[in-house]
Amino acid sequence: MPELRTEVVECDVLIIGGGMAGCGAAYEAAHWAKVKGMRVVLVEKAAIERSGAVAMGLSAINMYLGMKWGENTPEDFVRYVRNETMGLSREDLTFDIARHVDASVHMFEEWGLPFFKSPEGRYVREGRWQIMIHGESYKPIVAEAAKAAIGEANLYQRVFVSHLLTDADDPNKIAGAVGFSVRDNVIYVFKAKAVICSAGGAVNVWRPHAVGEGLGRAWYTVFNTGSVYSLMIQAGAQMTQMEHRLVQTRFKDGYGPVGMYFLMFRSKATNAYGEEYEQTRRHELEGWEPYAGSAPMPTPLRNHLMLRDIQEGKGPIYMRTAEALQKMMEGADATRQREVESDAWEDFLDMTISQALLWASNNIDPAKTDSELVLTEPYLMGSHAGTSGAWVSGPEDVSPSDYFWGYNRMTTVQGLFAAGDGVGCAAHKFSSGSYTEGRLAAKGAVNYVYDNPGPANPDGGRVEEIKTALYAPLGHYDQHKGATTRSEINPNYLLPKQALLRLQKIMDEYGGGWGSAYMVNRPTLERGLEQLTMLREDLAMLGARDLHDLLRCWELADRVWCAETHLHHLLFRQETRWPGYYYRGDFPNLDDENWKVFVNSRYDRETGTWDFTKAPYIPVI
Ligand code: SFD
Ligand code: AMP
Repeated sequence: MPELRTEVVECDVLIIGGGMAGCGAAYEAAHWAKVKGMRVVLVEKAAIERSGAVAMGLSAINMYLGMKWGENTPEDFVRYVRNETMGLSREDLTFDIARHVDASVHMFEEWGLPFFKSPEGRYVREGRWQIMIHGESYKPIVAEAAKAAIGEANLYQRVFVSHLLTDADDPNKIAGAVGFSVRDNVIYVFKAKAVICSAGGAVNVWRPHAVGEGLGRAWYTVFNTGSVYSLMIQAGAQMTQMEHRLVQTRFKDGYGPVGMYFLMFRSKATNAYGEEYEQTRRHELEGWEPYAGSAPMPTPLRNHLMLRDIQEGKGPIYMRTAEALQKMMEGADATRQREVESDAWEDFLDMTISQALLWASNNIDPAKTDSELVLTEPYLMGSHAGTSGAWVSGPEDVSPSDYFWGYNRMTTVQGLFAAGDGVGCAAHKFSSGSYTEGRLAAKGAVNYVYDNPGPANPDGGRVEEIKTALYAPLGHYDQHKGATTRSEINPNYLLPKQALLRLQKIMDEYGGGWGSAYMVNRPTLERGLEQLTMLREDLAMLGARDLHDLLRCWELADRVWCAETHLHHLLFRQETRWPGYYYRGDFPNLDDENWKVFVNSRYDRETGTWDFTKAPYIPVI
């Protein structure tokens, strides 16, 4: 076993995860902290220049209102999101992001992010809310501003945060976090008066389409392993909508996003026989009125109609890129034709390079050959068309009393804030909205520290307990490695990848993955929970050959927390509100009368029990 060093870092505000929300939080917190003489620290498991969902870049900013051009109002956006989420959205949170998001986007432009612009200087729109960018370097640009704001000395990179710390005398008050370096044998104990949790959504909890050589390819970043949820769940924060998940329509195998093709190129999706399922099957959505009737059709309902076609043997489903691109090129001069072709490829080269590589390696010219579409494995997230996350306080001037308890974006644990994928019931914020929400959370956190200046006082016993647990997989491997000649085969331990495959199988079969056509019922969910309990027992047998494996072990632990919480939530909500995301076979219909409410849960670490409540949906607009 390597010799371990412990480093204690003291600060006022600790930001966990330097993705879009984390960078927004750092930029904003640094500004206010300077005025108030506070220290802001950001801890990231990778390197913020290329970490998180935007690491590869993006080709669109999906949330921009264009208020200075009179294009949309925050109220319009709230109505859009309300419909997209089938009626269940925290409108105070969405409104709050909407009124501030444009300012964040304007800063990105000032910092050098290139936008598609019209001759009169307007951003070129892909859709009503989406604008186009040349976004390969989106993340480095945003990260540079964050780094400059807080200073290199306050940035801890290559440190994986595994646990939050609560106060020695008050278990419902935050006191910091613990993490370990993925490069050196150092454990970090962060003592902080306020913590902002912005560590991204959960990917690879379910079996993806490609296994074996393709394992690792997914739509959302595979490095988002659900830490944002697991950290807060274990700290006793109230979580919300953890039954919700995001299933995406994506280009097959490369997982290329479809927004640009649907909205900008006006490409059609049809079944193998050329029928447009959104039209031919629209009548099948009667049960999901009034949400079904509005434009655009909510994401889960579009998925649902596609799935119905597949189940009736009308697949494969195709994105008709050829027809759409040829229409755009018709009558255009050579320069314009080249531009269309370039945009068609740049969409993926900016954001999902694997899709462009797949086309190139298969000799596909999208202007000549159509591409297959599939429905992905589910993701848990709160920033795209997903609404899982923490139950947080909203802004004082907008939130009804049920939604407000002192500081914007503070969870039900004192001093613990969330942003981006970590905040529930506030979907469709995407990259720009997540960044903006990070800024809002930072302002709330700084205010909280200003009002509560006492030193952070973490429970020392708990710190020692965590430190011992953190390196246990390395010790376990060391103890047993001599029993066999190949490290992957050993009766005494289980490597993190082996346990991950087991989790994905359980979730695919019992937790409504693509392999079970997103179907669950009480018996499958209970069986899934039983299997997860046994998997959890075996996590004590995890072996780590090196620090990389150790990281994978703790990422897996996060995913198991997400899986367990998700199944409990699925059991609690007795209806099918989001067909196309998942189906409760035993409650196949929408039930607004009983279930137009948020489902909230709280895990009690002392007793190992879950508490579930319904929280009211209160329209704000
Ligand atoms: O086309 C720890 N997204 C899109 N947003 C847009 O605005 N436009 C698009 O075009 C979008 N599309 C898209 C998008 C994402 C991806 C992967 C693709 C395409 C291929 C969504 C946004 O990117 C997303 O909403 C935001 O990035 C969410 O922000 P945030 O901050 O909640 O998550 P993050 O950026 O992934 O950052 C998380 C960070 O936490 C780190 N981390 N650090 C320390 N300890 C731990 N335990 C940690 N666990 C995680 C991560 O490394 C990361 O830095 S399209 O499909 O719609
Ligand atoms: P995607 O590429 O699927 O992640 O979508 C990018 C953006 O376009 C998101 O804001 C989606 O909600 C939106 N979008 C994608 N497809 C459609 C569609 N068929 N109709 C309306 N909006 C869409």
